[in-house]
Amino acid sequence: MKNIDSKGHVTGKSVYLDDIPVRQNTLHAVVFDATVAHAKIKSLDVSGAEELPGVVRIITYKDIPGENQIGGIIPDETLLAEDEVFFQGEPIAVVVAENEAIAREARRKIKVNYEELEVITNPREAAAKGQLLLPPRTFAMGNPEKHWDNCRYVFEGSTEIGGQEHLYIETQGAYCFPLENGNMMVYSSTQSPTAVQRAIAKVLGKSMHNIQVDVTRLGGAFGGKEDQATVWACLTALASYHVHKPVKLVLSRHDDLRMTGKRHPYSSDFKIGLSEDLKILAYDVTYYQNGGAVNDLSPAISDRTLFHTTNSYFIPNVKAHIFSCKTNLPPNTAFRGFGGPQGMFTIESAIAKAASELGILPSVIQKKNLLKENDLFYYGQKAKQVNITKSWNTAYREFNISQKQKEIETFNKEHKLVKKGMALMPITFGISFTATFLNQASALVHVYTDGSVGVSTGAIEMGQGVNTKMIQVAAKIFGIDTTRIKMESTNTTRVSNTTPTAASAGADLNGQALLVACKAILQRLKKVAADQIGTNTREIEFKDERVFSAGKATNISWDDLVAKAYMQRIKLSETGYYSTPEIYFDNEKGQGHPFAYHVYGTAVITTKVDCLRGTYEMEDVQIIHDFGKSMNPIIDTGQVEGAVVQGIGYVTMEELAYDKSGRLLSNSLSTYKVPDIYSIPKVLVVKPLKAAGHKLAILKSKAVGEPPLMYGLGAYFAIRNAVRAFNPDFDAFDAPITPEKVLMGLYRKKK
Ligand code: LUZ
Ligand code: MOS
Repeated sequence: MKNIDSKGHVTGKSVYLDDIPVRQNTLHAVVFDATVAHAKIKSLDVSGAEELPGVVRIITYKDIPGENQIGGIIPDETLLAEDEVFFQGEPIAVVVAENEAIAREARRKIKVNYEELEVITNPREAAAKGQLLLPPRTFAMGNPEKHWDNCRYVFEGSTEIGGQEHLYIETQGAYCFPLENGNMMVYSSTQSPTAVQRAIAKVLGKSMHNIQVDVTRLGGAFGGKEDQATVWACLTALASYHVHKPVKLVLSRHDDLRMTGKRHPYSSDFKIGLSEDLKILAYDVTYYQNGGAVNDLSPAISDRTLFHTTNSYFIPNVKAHIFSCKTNLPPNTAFRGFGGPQGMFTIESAIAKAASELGILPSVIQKKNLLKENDLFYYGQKAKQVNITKSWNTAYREFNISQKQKEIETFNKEHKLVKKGMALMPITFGISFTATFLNQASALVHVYTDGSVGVSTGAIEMGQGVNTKMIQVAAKIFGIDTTRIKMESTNTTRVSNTTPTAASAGADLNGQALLVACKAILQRLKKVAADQIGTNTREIEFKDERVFSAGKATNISWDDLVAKAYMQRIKLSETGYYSTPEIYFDNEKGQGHPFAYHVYGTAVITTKVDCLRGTYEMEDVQIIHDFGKSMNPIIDTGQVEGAVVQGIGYVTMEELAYDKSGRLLSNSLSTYKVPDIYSIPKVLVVKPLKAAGHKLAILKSKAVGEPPLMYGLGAYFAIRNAVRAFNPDFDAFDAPITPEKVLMGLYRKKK
């Protein structure tokens, strides 16, 4: 089945937040933000702005009727700054005007007097000064300290990995209008309608039932709208509350780039110990996570870094520490992978370091240490249905990797100024929210009297195709054509208490809830059919929009049966609820079974580096991916392709630059480079691993959103290998490995 949105998207008919027809008297808002990264606000003068014709109102924290607090996990985030600002881009005021142009002009007339304070942008500096967002955390199994002496080889090193801009095509925004009796309608480009509803209620001093949030679709999110859509929705609702009119706020690209947080940069130290036969016996790692000014989702992102510390490997002695560091940058936030990539980059760096010191290929160490069935992850979960060695071996066979390795060695001998490099990137990614309580979902199904079906779930469509998958689930259960099913918007009055569509779990959680609802209706309809035919319900099946009895088609169509059920006063609507079984986690001990299952796969990436210019090309990327039993190979393959390109961009060309004052220098698409059609790999092959699927995956079709992003990390190591073929002294682990860094790396000699 094709993505149901494909036609609307290519014809421009799909409706995004900014396309919602506005109501009469709609006003427009822009946000006035801090121009310094840390300062006391001595005075704020909005009079010049207020005097501009067309300006309706300027709103500051003093206008907040409820609480000036929107922290999602930890209440440490004001909606509007009070007397101190902590990052450049922090919202201080909202300008509401008759149109956006006037609002922008008025914004320029607001004056602030700052008393500047010390600015910290580096996480290690923050940690040294005790500036932490959270108490440091440690997960451990065994004890590396006791094992260094038993190791034949011990290596230490440090890694840097930068942040990443989400660059959703649709910028952040919201549209709100007051309803009768003090209620509020909210359209928001959010992955988390309930988080938006909860925060607006708190800010306005209302109850959640007063706030209705509705989402049709997002133009991409990638985690950037899991927590950080809330700010803009709250500001819009606050404005609408005061002016008693509809208010729209859509960030310009510049405002969005400047004001929103990114993926967390990490700075890390590792120590790895191996036996004579290259088994990793011990691993100790300390992460310095650059959290930005407030917590946002940093605690949960730290969790996922800890959970992915050993990537696809079994290591008997592991200790991982994480410092979530408070810096004067915009709060860093969820981004596809959610802390996983930073943990995985560090262990892959440790392995690459060991390999180069020992003069062997990293793949030799990787292969030796791949997880096996029933191995323990160091957080206590037993590895089950492990497909990592299988995907690794399949990749070797299907892609002739040994042969490829030889060809690269020959190529590098024959070419002086062009070098090739190859890297393997095995991935193991845990599926479930690490916060166990979030693993729940609800759905609402209506079967109308004409046999057509309307489905609401808590899932947010953001281009990933979750709505298409929901339709497939309902169509399969009812045995009707997919065109008979309509996906409704995601709306907090129809499906409440929604978990963010995140953690790759949107289709799994909402699909299971939908399955429960559909099956309940199905059971009632089977009874109606069985009674009419004079058989029992076990004989009844629904296929091809028809009732089958004992395997044979009857003359009762789906539509007839539904109409009949209605006349018999049979309930044709149902809610469904699902919570993932089996999972639990003890945060104190750092032990448990946090994930429903893992997704596995292996990528091989080859690259060619121009050793005069420092430029490089991705030659080919070949992947064996564990989809389970994919319910939609077109969508799922698209997810892998998109994710791997996004991952390659992350570790190669996407470089966020902040100056010492905390100002974002890479504040436009001319200074922040993302992969384009010219930089994607020449060859990109994604082959499914032959796999059984997992019983907790929706229709055995495994979660696919995030895991394949981490294949992209292989691009770093492929380039590193090519550079080392030219200059064996090159030894840095500093992503992104931009052409600039490659050029320096090619010619820098060890002192
Ligand atoms: N969001 C979240 C996530 O709240 N918890 C998670 O474990 C997670 N994982 C990936 C992406 N978003
Ligand atoms: Mo996400 S990083 O699954 O919002």
